[in-house]
Amino acid sequence: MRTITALLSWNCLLGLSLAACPYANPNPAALKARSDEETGASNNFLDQFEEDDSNGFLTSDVGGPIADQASLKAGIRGSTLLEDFIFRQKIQHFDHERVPERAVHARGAGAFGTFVSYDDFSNLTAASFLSAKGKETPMFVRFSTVAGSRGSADTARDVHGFATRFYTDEGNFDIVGNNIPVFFIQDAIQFPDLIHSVKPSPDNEIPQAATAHDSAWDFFSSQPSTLHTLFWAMAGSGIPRSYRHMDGFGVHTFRFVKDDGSTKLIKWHWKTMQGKASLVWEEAQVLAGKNADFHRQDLFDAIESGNGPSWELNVQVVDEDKALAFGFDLLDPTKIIPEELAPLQPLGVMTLNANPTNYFAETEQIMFQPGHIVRGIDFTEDPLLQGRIFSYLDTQLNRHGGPNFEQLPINKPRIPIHNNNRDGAGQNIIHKNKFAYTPNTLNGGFPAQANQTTGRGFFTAPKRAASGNLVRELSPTFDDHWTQARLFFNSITPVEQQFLINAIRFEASHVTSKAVKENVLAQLNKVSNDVAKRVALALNLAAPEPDPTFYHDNVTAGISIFNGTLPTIKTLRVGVLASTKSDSSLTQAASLKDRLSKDGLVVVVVGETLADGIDQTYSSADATGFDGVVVAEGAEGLFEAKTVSPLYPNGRPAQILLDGYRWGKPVGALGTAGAALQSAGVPSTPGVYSNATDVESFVTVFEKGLAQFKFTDRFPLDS
Ligand code: HDD
Repeated sequence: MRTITALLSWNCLLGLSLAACPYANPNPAALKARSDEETGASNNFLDQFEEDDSNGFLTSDVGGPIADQASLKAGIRGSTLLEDFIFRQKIQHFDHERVPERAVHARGAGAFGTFVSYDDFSNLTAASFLSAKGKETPMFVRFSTVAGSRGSADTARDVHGFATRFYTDEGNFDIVGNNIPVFFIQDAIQFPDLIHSVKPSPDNEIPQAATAHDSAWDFFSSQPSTLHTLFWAMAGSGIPRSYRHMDGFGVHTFRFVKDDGSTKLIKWHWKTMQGKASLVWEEAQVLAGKNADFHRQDLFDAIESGNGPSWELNVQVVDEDKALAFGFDLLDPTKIIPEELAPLQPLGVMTLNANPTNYFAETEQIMFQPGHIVRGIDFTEDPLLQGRIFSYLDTQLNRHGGPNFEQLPINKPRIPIHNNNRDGAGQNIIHKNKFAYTPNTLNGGFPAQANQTTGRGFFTAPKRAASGNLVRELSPTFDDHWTQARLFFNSITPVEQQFLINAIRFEASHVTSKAVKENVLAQLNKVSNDVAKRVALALNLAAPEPDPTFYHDNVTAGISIFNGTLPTIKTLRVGVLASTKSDSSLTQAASLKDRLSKDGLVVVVVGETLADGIDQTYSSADATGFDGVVVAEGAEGLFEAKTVSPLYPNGRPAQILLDGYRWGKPVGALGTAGAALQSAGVPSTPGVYSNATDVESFVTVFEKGLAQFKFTDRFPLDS
C-alpha cells in the first residue's frame, strides 16, 4: 500500500516537486528534525515500488494491451515473423533474465527486519542509529554459504555469510560479516587464490560446494593463516542447524568515532537469541539430497509464522593504544579478541519480521559493501578490509552492468540523495538541476556541502594518520597462525573436538596427493599433536612428533556450540509418528500436537498415507525434518520387523526413529509405544523418553530434551 509519505518522497526523487523533499533545504536544523514518518522508518518503505498485477490487461513493456499466447506467423503453419515485437520483447527479456551470480556467497536467503537501539550510545559513537533508546532502524539481512553456486544445497559444510544492512536516517550502513569471527587470509590480495582453491576443479567442475578436494587442502596447508578459520568451519559452525541458530561477526576491527573526534577500536558481534545449534555431519549430508532448501525454508517459515528470529548486537570496545596489547594484532582478521580481554557490550536487538516479496528484486539485487559506513563508524588499516572496500563496489558494477545499482529499491537509502553523480546505464532519476558540479553559484550552491557540524556530514576519524615507506609485506605482528587455532580447539567440548577431527579426516581422505596430506599433518601438528596423530591414523600416515612451539592450555568463553541449552524451543520441529490403522495413535498425536503447539513448536504428524490428522507420509518424512521424534501410543505395530507396507519402504518408521536417535535428537514414546523404541533398536539413554503414559508428563521431560537439542554422549569418541 502506498503511503502519502512514500508518494511525497517519490515525487521528490523524480524531481517533480521540491516541496515534496523533506530535506531539500540543507539547513542543519531541518536535517536533524527527521521524523520516522519522513524517513520511511517503517518496514513498508519499499511498498511504493511494488506491483501486484491484481487488475488490468496484459501489456507489452511499453504499455500496449496484448494477447501474447501465440507468435505472429506467415500463415497458420508458417515461420514466425521478425516484425512480431511482442514475441521479440518477451523472449529477449527472458534471455536477459539472469545477472551474474555472486562470485562467492551465491547461495543465500534474505529477510527484512528492524533494529532497536537499547540506549543513547553517543558516549561511544556518533552513529545516529545508536543515538536514542528505542530508536528503530529498518534492516535487510542476507545469509549465505560461500563456495557453492546459486543452486547448491543449503547444508554444505561452509563458512556462512551474515550480511546486515541498516537503512539508517543518515544513509545505508552494512556489516558484511560471517558466522565465524575470523577469516582465512590476512591480505585481500590473496582472496582470489583462496577462492580458486576452494571452488570446484576447473576441468570437471567437481566438487560442488565442498572443500573436500586437493586444491583446497593444498592451499590451506601452504597458507597457515587459514588454520584458525578452518577449525571453526570443520566444527559446528560449518553446519548450523539453521541461519537462526548461528551468531554473526563483523570479523575485522572497525572504529567507533564520537562527535568530538575521539575513537575506539571495536569488533561487531550478532548474538543469536535462539541459541547456537548445529547439525551433525550425516544429517547435513542427507539434507543436501533430501531438502536442499532446508535453511531458506526454515527462515521463511519462522518469519511467516510470526516467530521471526532475533539477534543482539554487541561490540567489543578497545582503546586505540591497545591494538598490540594482547599478544596479537587487532588489525589481523585471523584473530578473535577473547571475551575475557574485552567483554561484549550489548547495543540493541535486530528482529527479522518480513519475508521478501520478490527473491530476485530484493535478495538477489541487494548489493552489500563493507564500504557502506555511516557517520560515527570508520575503517581500520586491516589489509583484508582495505581490499574489500574496493572489491564489493567493483563486483556490484559487474553484476548490475552500470553505476546506478544504488537506485534499485532494495539498495536505495530511505533518505533523499543529492549529489552530482549523473547518467550511466539504468539512470532512474530525472535530475532537474542543470549545474551538476560543486561549487556552483547557478543552483544556489546546492547541493550544499555538509561538514561535521553543519549537516552532520560524515567524517573520517581525525586522529587516523598514514605514513611510512612503501612496503609490499605483512606486518610481523600477523605471524602467529597457530596459538588461536589451539585456543579454539581447547575451548570446545571433547565431542566437538571429535566432530572437528572427523571432518578433517573426511575432507583429507578425499585428497589424492600424499605431499598435501603430509603438509596438512605438519600444520595440524603445530596446533596440536593430538589432532595431527588422530588425523594421521585415518590417512594411514606416520604420526608426527610434537611440534610444541605454539602449544598451550588456555581456553576462552563463547566458542562451544554444544555445551549449553537453547534459550527457546519455539519453532523447533517435532515429528509425531502415528498410524492410520490405530485410532488411539491418531487421537494421541492430535493431543500432542495441540499441546506442543501451545509452546510454539511445529508439530508434524506422520502416517502411512495422508488422511485426517496426518500431515506427512512415511514415504516423504525423514528424521532430518525434525528436531525431536515421538511415537504415539498405538503406532508401535509399525515398528515391528515383520511390518510390510506396499505404501512406503518396509522399516521406514523405524528408520526415522533410529536416525533421530543416531543424530543426537531427543526421541520418545508414550505408554505401550515404548515397544517401538526396542523394535527400532533405540537404547535407553539420556534423551530417550519412554516412561510417561500421559501427554502432559511426557511434554514436560521431552521439552527439556529439545532445549538440550543434541545428546552428544551418543557419538563415539576416539579411544
Ligand atoms: Fe566477501 C560477498 C563476507 C572477504 C569479496 N562476502 C560476501 C558476502 C559476505 C561476505 C557475507 C555476501 C554478501 C551478500 O549476501 O550479498 N567476505 C566476507 C567476510 C570477509 C570477506 C566476512 C572477511 C572478513 N570478500 C572478502 C575479500 C574479498 C571479498 C577479502 C575480496 C578481496 N565478497 C567479495 C565479493 C562478493 C563478496 C566478490 C561477492 C558478491 C558480492 O561481494 O557482493 O566482492
